[in-house]
Amino acid sequence: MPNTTPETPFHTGFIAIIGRPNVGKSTLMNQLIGQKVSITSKKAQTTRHRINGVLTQDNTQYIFVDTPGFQTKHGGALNRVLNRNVSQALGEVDAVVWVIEAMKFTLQDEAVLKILPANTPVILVINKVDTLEKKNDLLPFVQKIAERFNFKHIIPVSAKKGVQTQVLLDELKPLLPENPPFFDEDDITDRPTRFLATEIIREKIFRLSGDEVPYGCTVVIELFTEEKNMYRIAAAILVEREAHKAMIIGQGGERMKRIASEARQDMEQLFGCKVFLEVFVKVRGGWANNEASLKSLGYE
Ligand SMILES: Nc1nc2c(ncn2[C@@H]2O[C@H](COP(=O)(O)OP(=O)(O)OP(=O)(O)O)[C@@H](O)[C@H]2O)c(=O)[nH]1
Ligand SMILES: [Mg+2]
Repeated sequence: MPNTTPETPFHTGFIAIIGRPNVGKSTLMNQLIGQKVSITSKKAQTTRHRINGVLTQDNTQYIFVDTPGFQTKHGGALNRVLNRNVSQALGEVDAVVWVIEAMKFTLQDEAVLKILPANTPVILVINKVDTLEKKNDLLPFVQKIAERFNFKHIIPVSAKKGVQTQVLLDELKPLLPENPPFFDEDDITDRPTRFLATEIIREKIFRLSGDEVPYGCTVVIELFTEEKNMYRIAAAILVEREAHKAMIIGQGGERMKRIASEARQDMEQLFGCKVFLEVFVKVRGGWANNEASLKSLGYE
């Protein structure tokens, strides 16, 4: 437990990271806590569950809530549930970090601007500044958005490269209330190992398969046992159609092998032990459009 003296009280608080899909919210959270607990990919809507990432630094415990990208493009039960998650997160936190992309402000960003809370401090983070061709372009871009809301701070960062992320932590610190730590100093997430295992597999599917499959797939753990210094895990990938199953398996099972092997390596790194992993694919039609089915898969 970190030292707490009357002169240096401990601060602990919740910070929601929000923004439209693909701006780099999960990359930012991973960078801030120094571990990959939230999956990331080039595809929009990678994050589907709220994930808490914990960082304890200098008498402060930051509990980041990574949220699914807020989006208005598609209806459907899954998106309703995802947006509900974001709105809920906003009501329960001490500070909000709104992430946008440098030089790219879309209608989906407008939609997020409209749901920013009036009574909670909001920090605007302008991400991906490493992609800027001309640094001078940034100022007029930032000024326009700064006029639209009373931001506590505006911080340009590169989540990927870790540029200015410590500045963000420093600005967040005074916004967190005096509280004892809620988690152990070396905890990095409140999510159980089995959940992290499904997320890691989902990341590999997102990264290794075509555009059509990922949105219609989810992962469930069928077996999870702890043996001496080893986890034995069997996981099923649920897809909506036979054609998706074929796409995930790939020619001669090649893609499936890569998904399983890269997932196993990430799990061993995150869990710090050996992992024996088996992955199967099953067809289960229409899960993404049925609220009852979503509930049974852990989407609340
Ligand atoms: N160049 C650059 N790319 C970045 C940066 N941060 C994130 N990315 C990339 O942007 C893509 C999306 O990143 P994610 O962290 O998955 O984005 P997200 O906002 O969590 O997306 P959803 O979960 O789908 O809402 C990935 O390909 C990241 O590698 C950055 O600072 N610079
Ligand atoms: Mg994400």
